[in-house]
Amino acid sequence: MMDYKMIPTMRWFGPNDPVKLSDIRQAGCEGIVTALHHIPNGEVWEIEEIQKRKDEINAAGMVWNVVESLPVSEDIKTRSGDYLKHLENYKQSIRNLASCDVNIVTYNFMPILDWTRTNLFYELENGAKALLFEKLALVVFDLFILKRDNAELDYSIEEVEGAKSKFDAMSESERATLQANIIAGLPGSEEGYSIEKFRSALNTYQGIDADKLRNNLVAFLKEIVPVAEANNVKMVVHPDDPPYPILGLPRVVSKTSDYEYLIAHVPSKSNGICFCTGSLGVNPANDLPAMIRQFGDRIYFLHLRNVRRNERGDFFEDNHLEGNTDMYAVVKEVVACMQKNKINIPMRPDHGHQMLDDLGKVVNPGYSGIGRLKGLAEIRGLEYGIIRNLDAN
Ligand code: DNO
Repeated sequence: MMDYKMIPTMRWFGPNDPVKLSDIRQAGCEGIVTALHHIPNGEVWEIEEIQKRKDEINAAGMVWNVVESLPVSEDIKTRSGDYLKHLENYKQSIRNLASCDVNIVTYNFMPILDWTRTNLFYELENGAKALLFEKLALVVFDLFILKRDNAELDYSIEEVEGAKSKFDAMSESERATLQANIIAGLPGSEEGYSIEKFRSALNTYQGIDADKLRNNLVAFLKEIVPVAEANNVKMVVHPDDPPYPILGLPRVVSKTSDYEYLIAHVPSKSNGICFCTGSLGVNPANDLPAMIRQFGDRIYFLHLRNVRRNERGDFFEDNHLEGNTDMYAVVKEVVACMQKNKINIPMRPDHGHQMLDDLGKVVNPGYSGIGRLKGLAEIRGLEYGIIRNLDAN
């Protein structure tokens, strides 16, 4: 008997989200993934604020399963400025969340930027809109808008020339949109930047290479994880999206060896993983089912999503069951992992296409209601079929 299954959840950005809690409930969710987005990075999440948000969710017939994200401040990532105070505040927020029974806490350790896309309204052949990362557009931004020192060393001659022609052909407003997509902050990113602010943020990473950043992440975990463990909280790190360095910034949560390193240095089971198939799936070398097998005993949260890549390094977010990731193989492995570890893992359909009535609405790109409902329904159907089949045999 397959006793354990994924807990259907969706991300909700709080009272200002155009998608309502009742919409999420009707989509079939039992749980909510959210954050106190109004509290600035580095400050404490007080119990009253947590409880208030929790009550709203309960009143809608669901529970607050997962925090996404309790943001790690730039000071903590760079171990400078107010990082000691921010660390203490982070620990207090964990204790406060635990006292309200919110026990899974997502964070990321990507320098400055959270997830990155270049086009938020990429039109598919059926008229729906998807999120796209176009490598050449990133090169355009880096070389001709940001004008980062020595950036051209990171790209091939073809890319530099291609980017020049693309930049020349773009209108001012297209350039402004590209810049906003990359640095103004996508949904859920807690910080947004103007070009000047972004340049000075880049300067704070001078001298911070991958090794240094990795050390800073381990130092963060060594401080935080004991508090999480004592309070029965699981910290789950979200992988880098995309899973490689961009704009000269190091990224250290992108592949199997990165996870091995983190686990070796901080073995506590409270040092967990938010397994995001969309982020990790951008790198064809990441064997997702094998990673679930290897790290399954510390995967406490799932983001299921599919990307389609090409040889130039572009990718767009495909239907949840299509794209380059074998979602059947992933869910089958997740089902096995849950039975083995005897847990139900909260899962959210990560992103969705803007489609049907949502095309006429103002939406958080990637987080419109109907596209995510479609992804959730497909993934739940897939899981249902896998479980019924295993139970029958
Ligand atoms: C994008 C999200 C990320 C994620 C953070 C976690 O859609 O998956 O913004 O929430 O990286 O800290």
